[in-house]
Amino acid sequence: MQKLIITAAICGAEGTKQDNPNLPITPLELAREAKLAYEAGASIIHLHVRDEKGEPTQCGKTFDKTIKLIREKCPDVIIQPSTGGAVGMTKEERKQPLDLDVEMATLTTGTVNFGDGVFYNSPEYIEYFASIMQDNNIKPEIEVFEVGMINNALNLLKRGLIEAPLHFDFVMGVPGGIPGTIKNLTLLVETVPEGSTWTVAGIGRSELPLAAAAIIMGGHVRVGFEDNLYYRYKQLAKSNAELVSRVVRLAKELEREIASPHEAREILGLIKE
Ligand code: KMH
Ligand code: ZN
Repeated sequence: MQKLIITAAICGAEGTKQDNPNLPITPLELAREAKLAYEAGASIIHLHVRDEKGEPTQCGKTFDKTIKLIREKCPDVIIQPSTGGAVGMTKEERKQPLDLDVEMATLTTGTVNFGDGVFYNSPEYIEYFASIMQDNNIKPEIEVFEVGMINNALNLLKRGLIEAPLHFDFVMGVPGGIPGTIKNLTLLVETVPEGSTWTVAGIGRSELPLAAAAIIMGGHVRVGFEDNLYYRYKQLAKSNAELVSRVVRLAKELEREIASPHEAREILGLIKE
């Protein structure tokens, strides 16, 4: 099996300090949290940023500042900004981090209910983000909230808007999206084309069992405050690093080695000649 790539989704757009006071919000807090997660074993930082009020923003300047601070503290970590942002943002708002010097970014290939809201990704939106990523040489991580989104990605592949090998992130357990069960994970894994890589982001209580399943099945794992604010039932996580460290321990027990950022780049085809 490939070495295990761990992604730390350190902040997200939805959680608040009221939900968990350890949630990083400012550029400096995000950079410190990224460093701890990296030292614990994460090779990718999936990044959202917030404004001065702690609200989600896709402001290019805030991303730029945060990315620079993260690179000062852990120069080789892979930084993967979100193009999803928060529910209700326009495509122009959401694309801002794609103007920066980044290797990867997320690309959601379909619309899905998202709690009480709608995470809007029309064909026009999807094509818009995919084209910019292609022009700027940014590898998309295809965010899959429902099984049909895999087919939408294959459509983009056929039309030359994204390139194989594809890399997917199965986001499972969002209220409105595919439930976070092992049966559904198996379906998603069987549906992606051979030669693809995949990771799983289990939301809330499905984070831990899906991480364990992915380690065994040869996939990769995403954990962090974006997906889950708790370490266990009724116990808030102290840091993203605490969640990453648990995945590292599980992987060791299950005889899966952890990928360094360089090894993650090799696995994901990010190293260009
Ligand atoms: N915050 C969600 C509405 C992504 O990062 O690309 C979208 C999201 C996906 O988090
Ligand atoms: Zn995200």
